Amino acid sequence: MRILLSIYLLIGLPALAEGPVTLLVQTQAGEAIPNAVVIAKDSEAEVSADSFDWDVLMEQSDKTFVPYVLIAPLGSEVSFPNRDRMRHHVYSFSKGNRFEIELYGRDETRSIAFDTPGVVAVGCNIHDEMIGYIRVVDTPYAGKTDGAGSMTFTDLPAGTNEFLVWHPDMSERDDVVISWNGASELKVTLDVAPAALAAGNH
Ligand SMILES: [Cu+2]
Repeated sequence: MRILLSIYLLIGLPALAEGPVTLLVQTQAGEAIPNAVVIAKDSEAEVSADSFDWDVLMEQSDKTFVPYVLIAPLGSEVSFPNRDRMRHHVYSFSKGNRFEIELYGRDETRSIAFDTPGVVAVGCNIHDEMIGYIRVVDTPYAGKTDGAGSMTFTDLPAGTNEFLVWHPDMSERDDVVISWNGASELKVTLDVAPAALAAGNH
């Protein structure tokens, strides 16, 4: 065993898959931040339509996009079912992922495939207050914090040492980069105003 360990140390091998690791995303005041997107950086694994265990859809329900933040695999079809009695006109002007779905009614759906990794800010032309976000990712190693601001990766590719963290209401312009040394828990602080959290926490 000792010999084996020495060999590992000598070659400096991170031979095994890594994790689990739990990221806890909070405001500077220590409040939980739900809906933060966490992405393990620099993975060569490819994402596919069934990489995630959630439905890749964004509903319109009660004049609200649900979920508020959706993680979608690059190139996969995201559906936009309308559950309201009223019609919606869903669109985005986000670079590389512009789209427009003209007025459509209750229990109809449309779908769009997104070709550019990054953020798609989604709005409705009729109801200005409706806003949602799709984060298009090119890796299966991505997830969203829960109501407690927590997100766990059960296993990660060997060599993973950085995470990207993003929330639509944070003041930072770009993803926050967090380095990781293999610890099982990682605290991340984002500058998100409590008012924004209250409004976006659905
Ligand atoms: Cu609408």
